[in-house]
Amino acid sequence: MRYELYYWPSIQGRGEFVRLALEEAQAPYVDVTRLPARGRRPDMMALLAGGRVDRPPFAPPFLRAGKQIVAQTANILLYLGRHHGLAPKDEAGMLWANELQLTIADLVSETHDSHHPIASSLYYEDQRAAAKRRSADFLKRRVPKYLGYFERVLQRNKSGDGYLIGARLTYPDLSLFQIVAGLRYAFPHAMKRLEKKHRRVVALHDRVATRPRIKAYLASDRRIDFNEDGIFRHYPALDAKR
Ligand SMILES: N[C@@H](CCC(=O)N[C@@H](CS)C(=O)NCC(=O)O)C(=O)O
Repeated sequence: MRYELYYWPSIQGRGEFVRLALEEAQAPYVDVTRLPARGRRPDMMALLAGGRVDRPPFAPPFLRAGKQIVAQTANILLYLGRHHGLAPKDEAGMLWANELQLTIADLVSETHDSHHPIASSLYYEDQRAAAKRRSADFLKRRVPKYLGYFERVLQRNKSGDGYLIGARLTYPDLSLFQIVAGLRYAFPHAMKRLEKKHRRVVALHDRVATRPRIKAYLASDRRIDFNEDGIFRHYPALDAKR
């Protein structure tokens, strides 16, 4: 079976967490809206409009697996993790992986709100002052709280060899890699300081980056560059001072 990933074509966004899992699993997939010739973005809109499916997704990303459509990033990853050996098999472990992923989802939402604190429908330029206040708090309190939490999780996982769960890579590891990469892009000055206090998180990022399939993916044109339309945006005014 070939999966179909539906996501916006020009950003990493939340779709990237799914792409990383598909790439690590070497699962056959098409990134539907990025197909050059067919340009099937209207199909994504039709599926979102819901007329043709019984269980319509609310928002991208969503994954078509045969007849099934799975939406919500953490839910898609739970599905892929279980089918491709990227999740623990026992129930407690599976719930733990999901718990970590949902915490990452919260951090992703807060990252979005750091540049769009008032409304997603407004331009960043229309909410600059609020974004500045929100980002200052995000960098001072929220990012350290999240990274500190993942640092503790890594420390507590005695069998971990540097991974979040057990002795092997699972999908939240891939997502935490993306968090570090994204925060580095968006807030380079703040991250320079924060990384010193979160060595295990940074080591996990580095380790994931050198996994052969991830390394090949990152060097390929399937990996979209970070940009100022995605979740992780580099607006120098929002970063910490040098
Ligand atoms: N909780 C959902 C959020 C999905 C979401 O916000 N998708 C964005 C793109 S990253 C979108 O297009 N949202 C449209 C909307 O919320 O109206 C997830 O984690 O997948």
